[in-house]
Amino acid sequence: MSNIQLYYHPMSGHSHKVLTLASMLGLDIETLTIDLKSKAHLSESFLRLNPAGKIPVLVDAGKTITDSHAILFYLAQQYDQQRIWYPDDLPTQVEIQRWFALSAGELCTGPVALRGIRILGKPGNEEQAKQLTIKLFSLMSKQLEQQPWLAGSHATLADIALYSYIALVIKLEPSLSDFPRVLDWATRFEQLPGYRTLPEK
Ligand SMILES: N[C@@H](CCC(=O)N[C@@H](CS)C(=O)NCC(=O)O)C(=O)O
Repeated sequence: MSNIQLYYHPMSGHSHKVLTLASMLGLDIETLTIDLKSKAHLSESFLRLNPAGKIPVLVDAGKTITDSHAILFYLAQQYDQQRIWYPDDLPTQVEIQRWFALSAGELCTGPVALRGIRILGKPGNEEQAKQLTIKLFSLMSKQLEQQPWLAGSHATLADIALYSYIALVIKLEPSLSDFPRVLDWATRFEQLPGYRTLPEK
């Protein structure tokens, strides 16, 4: 039995980020499904784990970590002995933090919202979500013109944080093929050792 547990949902892109890093680090993680439809994330027992009522939540040796970015950071610091995913140099760390902020901001108002509206039937402004997605893709394209990965010369937590929802909306929105650098980045990401396939939709 694994010492590490992840409360998650198989359709959750935020959970997919964590499972991707765990797989790339070769970690054995026990997954526990939280059924969002039946509002298990708002149950008393789950709210004790995460008062924000959101997945993913990681529990490792009695420590509880909430929020996908905090979990990515924790796993990299704790288990990536080679310091590949969150390198020790300050300029790369600054870049990763910048992409974490975009992942918690523009990624959610753009691609996450677009997928929510189109696939999960959530309310929202579809055109606005599409335009915000295009804006994020433009920003990524500019960065990928300078370097192969979002925070430098090799893949880091920045790429893991962005990949899941970007790849999910690429399938939904044909106009995104106007961003060949982003498409190429997603394809290269899928070739990294330990890559974990996406949720179905
Ligand atoms: N900032 C959080 C966002 C997590 C999030 O929004 N999770 C969704 C599932 S993908 C959730 O739990 N939604 C339930 C709700 O908001 O009621 C993170 O990065 O972990």
